[in-house]
Amino acid sequence: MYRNDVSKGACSPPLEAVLEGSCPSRRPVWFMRQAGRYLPEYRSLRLGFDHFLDFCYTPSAAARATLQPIERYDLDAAIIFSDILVIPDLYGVLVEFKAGEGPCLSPVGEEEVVRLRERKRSSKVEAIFEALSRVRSELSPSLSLIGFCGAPWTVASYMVEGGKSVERENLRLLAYRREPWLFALMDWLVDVSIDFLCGQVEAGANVLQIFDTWAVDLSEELRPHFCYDPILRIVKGVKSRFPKIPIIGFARGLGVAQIDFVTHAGVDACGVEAGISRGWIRDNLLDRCPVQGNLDPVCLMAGGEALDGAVRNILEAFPKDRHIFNLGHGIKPGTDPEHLSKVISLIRDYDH
Ligand code: 1CP
Repeated sequence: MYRNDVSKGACSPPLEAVLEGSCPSRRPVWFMRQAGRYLPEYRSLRLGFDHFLDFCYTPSAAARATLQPIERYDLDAAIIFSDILVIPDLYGVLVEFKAGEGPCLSPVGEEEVVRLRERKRSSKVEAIFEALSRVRSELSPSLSLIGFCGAPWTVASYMVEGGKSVERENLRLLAYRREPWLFALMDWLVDVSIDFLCGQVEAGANVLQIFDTWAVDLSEELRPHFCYDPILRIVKGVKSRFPKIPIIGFARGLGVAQIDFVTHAGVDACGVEAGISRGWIRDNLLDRCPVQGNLDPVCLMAGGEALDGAVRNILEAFPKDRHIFNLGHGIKPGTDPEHLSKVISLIRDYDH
């Protein structure tokens, strides 16, 4: 297996340079969901599999899907093709992806949480690590490979609600009632996420990202317990084994509470959604950590002058040593792949 050397020399790839606090050779850019349904080559690769998770557990396919956007675009990072819901699946929770419906899980309650602790992780995880090793060995040394997991709150939302839900009301009720088994579920997710992320670093990941897509649900009273603290525990757990691995926290929708997030969650950088004003980010976040974002995925879809203008505004707002160009959330499936080429060429022209 590929052994990852996380102690880099003077000349780190651009994404890692920004995360280390040094000046990158160019402004790093990658896109959340850069591998996926908007790409025709992904859709044809996907046709070979009935089930999405079988695709994720097939190293050759997952490695191919990871590299497709790298072959098409001048990006600075690849993100391993996988999903945040492999964690419940690896521990025996039924996870299905139904076309048009999104993920569907057997809901987890008080009794299941006790049983989860007794379960061993499936050896299927090795397929994900194998895909990471393959990608790392094929990827240019000037590009970073990103490993990831979902944050406990977001993964718990799918486990408790049994899949996608409109407002994640059941989960939030449990949170307000301080239900002990919800804390037990969060603790379990912290532990298994640490193991999973460390395995990804050993297999070749150079950077990690924790996706807290549903942090947007959390009120001020809930955020410390269900967003900052579990992510901090994951960061500490990973860094106790890999002190130098950079970790990006994407807590979507926190708005002005991104300050509290970067202060309390221990992450090296934060992802910022499209709704936060750039002036506010510059005045409040940039001196604390580098930021990643914040182009609106719908603007990327729209293209044309709206897109050109938004990209220029982002480039003007943030210096290249404190900014990772990305979206405020993932690429939408109907996006024209040419729009990404346009964004990347605007970034490259601006930096010269
Ligand atoms: O058949 C298919 O092609 C299924 C579509 C799909 C894809 C392409 C799913 C199902 N997951 C993925 C890949 C994926 N998911 C990646 C790797 C690709 C890349 O980024 O380039 C990553 C990082 C994720 C992460 C993920 N999965 C998140 C967090 C990021 C985000 O977008 O908010 C979440 C919430 C999921 C759950 C999930 N998996 C799939 C879907 C359709 C969903 C969202 C369901 C919902 O809206 O609640």
